Amino acid sequence: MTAADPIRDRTAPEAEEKAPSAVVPGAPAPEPPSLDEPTQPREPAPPKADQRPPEAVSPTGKPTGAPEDSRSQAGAYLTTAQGLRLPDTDHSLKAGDRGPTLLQDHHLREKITHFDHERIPERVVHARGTGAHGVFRSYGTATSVTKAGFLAKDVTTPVFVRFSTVLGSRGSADTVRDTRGFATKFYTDEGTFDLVGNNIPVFFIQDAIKFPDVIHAGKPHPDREIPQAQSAHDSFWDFVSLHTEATHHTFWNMSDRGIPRSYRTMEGFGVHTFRLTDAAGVSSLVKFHWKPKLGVHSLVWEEAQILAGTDPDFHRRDLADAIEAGAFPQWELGLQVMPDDPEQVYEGIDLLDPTKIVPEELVPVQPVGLMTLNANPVNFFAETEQVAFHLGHVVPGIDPTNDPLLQGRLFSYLDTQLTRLGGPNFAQLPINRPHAPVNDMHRDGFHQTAVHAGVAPYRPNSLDAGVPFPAGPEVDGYVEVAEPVQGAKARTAPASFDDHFSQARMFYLSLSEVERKHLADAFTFELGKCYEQAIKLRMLHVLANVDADLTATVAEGLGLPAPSATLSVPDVEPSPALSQIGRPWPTDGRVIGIIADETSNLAEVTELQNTIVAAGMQALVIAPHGGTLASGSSEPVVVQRTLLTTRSTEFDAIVVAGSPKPEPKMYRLLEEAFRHAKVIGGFGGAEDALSAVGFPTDAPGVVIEQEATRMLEQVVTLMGEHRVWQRFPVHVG
Ligand code: HDE
Repeated sequence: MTAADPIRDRTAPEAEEKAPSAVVPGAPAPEPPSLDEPTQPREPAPPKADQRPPEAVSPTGKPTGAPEDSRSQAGAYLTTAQGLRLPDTDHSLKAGDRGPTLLQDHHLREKITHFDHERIPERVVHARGTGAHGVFRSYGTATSVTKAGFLAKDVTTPVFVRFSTVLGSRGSADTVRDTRGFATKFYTDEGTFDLVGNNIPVFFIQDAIKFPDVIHAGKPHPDREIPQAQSAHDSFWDFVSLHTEATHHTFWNMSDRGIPRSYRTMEGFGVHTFRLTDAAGVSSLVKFHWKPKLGVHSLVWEEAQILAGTDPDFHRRDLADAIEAGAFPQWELGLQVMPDDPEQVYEGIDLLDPTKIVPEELVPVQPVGLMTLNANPVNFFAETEQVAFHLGHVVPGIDPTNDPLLQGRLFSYLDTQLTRLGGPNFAQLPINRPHAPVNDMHRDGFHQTAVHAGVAPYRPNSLDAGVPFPAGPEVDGYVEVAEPVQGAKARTAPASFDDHFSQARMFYLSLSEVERKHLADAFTFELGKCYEQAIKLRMLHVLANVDADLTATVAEGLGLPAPSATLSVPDVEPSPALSQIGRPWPTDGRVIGIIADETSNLAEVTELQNTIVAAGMQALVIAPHGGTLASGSSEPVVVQRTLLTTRSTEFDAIVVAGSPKPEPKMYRLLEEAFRHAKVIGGFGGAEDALSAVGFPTDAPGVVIEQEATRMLEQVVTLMGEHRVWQRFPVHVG
């Protein structure tokens, strides 16, 4: 690793800058394979340029100075796990050609045994996910509220982030309607800090003891084990309609937030209120926010459904491709800071209730640092699957609060890793190793990879010269905030936790018209998938306590009567910050498809592709066949997608180069993109191809120019709005 190499050195300041764009990300091998099977022995190839393994620190947190690839396989020759070279791995050891296999075949037994044990239990929730390495650089603006070292000015900290869905199994589709996990591991000098959040700022339940209930209700039905990775079924709606504290979260899930366009375009939230303490010991209550530089964008429901079939790995691929192409995704970490008073209620909002937000209009989000994801993992299992987050991974200056949901999580995350990662030493897995020295007196256990010296893993001792010594605050020891605690033991909740509808209404009223329509459609779809009329009706009663118009729309779609509210519908102010629509955003990493064939002006296609890539986006040429397009004296154009291998859902905009020969699949591509309110462009006589599809070429967001550059300028401006919102039947503005 050299400091001059920003991709290799994840913590170098330059690593935040963009790497040169590759035109087509996603090639699986670091070197192009030869046509014939290679026969010349050689060392394994290095990882791809966009990939980095975890930092080379020892199991107990010391920098080792070992090369970063020291944990991957080495040597040119096939060996056993013990390093014995092997001449053959295709035939088991048999008594003669046709004889039975011999028990003495140690290679067969080792190979098959290891294979038999390759799987570990998937996460009980958030099983489906993907990860990336990056760096967090602090602005220093948080030092007024916390002494956390990684939030001091200009400190850079390596991070690993894992994004996930909640309900689906490990192999489920990425684009299902669900909450998304957004978990960040900061490898700080003071120990590891994990911020284990979601893309939705509130949760279904107010108390951790109900977590098994909500998850059992959301997971597939236990009898037939369907449906996979979705909430559109009876048991989910049975639970949330009886358990109305879920209403606010359900509204977020049914909104466009439940189907993000990309992990790169999601906000992240710590959900709970945390307590920060400054160097003088003054504490504040805070909410953590991640704000994506690319803005918050979502899919439309039909796109999400198509993608679940055509590209179940859509979000995983999108993140890896963007990083590989050098369009490094970035988020600003922000804080909402509230006073730490004994009530822990701010402007009537109970800060210990995780079903409530504090509107940004009331308490603005103050940016405190920037996170850049700049490297893909080298090995999914070793890194993304084995990473272990835990809310108890805190650093001095950050404390939990008494939010009863947070309190239970403090127990659950350590507990779950014991089964999932096979014992108590999971902190020694390379991805989980702290970057701070570890002297914890823990010993032995399954998979112990540290070699502990000394004879006295206890305190006090004299045999190991008293080591390790307690660390007071003067040497950055973690001292809990001395919050007074009192009260009679009881299984109860404060009365303020009884308000289940006011913020659901605030969220609904804050959405634009088109977003409300999407939300109503989502409720109608999900409840329409339930079999039990009673559950649909019961849920309509819940909606009636939030908004009468919404209830009427959903009831009509279900063919049921719309009930009236049973409570007085709360009078609330909208929070405009909750709407995703109405602002332009950068287009970095967005994907433009260029439809071309041999009749297109290929020199212009190449120039357009280069201009798009130079502007930080991806440009993929779509043609009727694979290989290259060639005509006349122009350089051949490499085809990245054929009309058969792609679908409109891969692209944020589609442009047509000239007038390619009409084909049904080309129509489908354009018609679908148009229906999903994507920008459509055409140049060099594209109007014929476009009008043949059946939509008006003067429709909003359809840009036709003779000249490609003029067209591209307008296409990119429109893409900044994410979609051509006017094309939806109900639209803003
Ligand atoms: Fe989790 N959650 N959770 N959760 N959670 C897990 O930990 C749990 C909750 C979140 O990418 C598990 O390692 C309880 C809220 C994320 O590896 C488990 C409760 C929020 C991830 C667990 C909650 C989250 C998890 C499963 C109720 C948002 C994925 C595997 C009190 C603030 C982390 C694992 C990753 C994972 C328990 C509620 C976020 C079982 C008991 C609220 C992002 O420990």
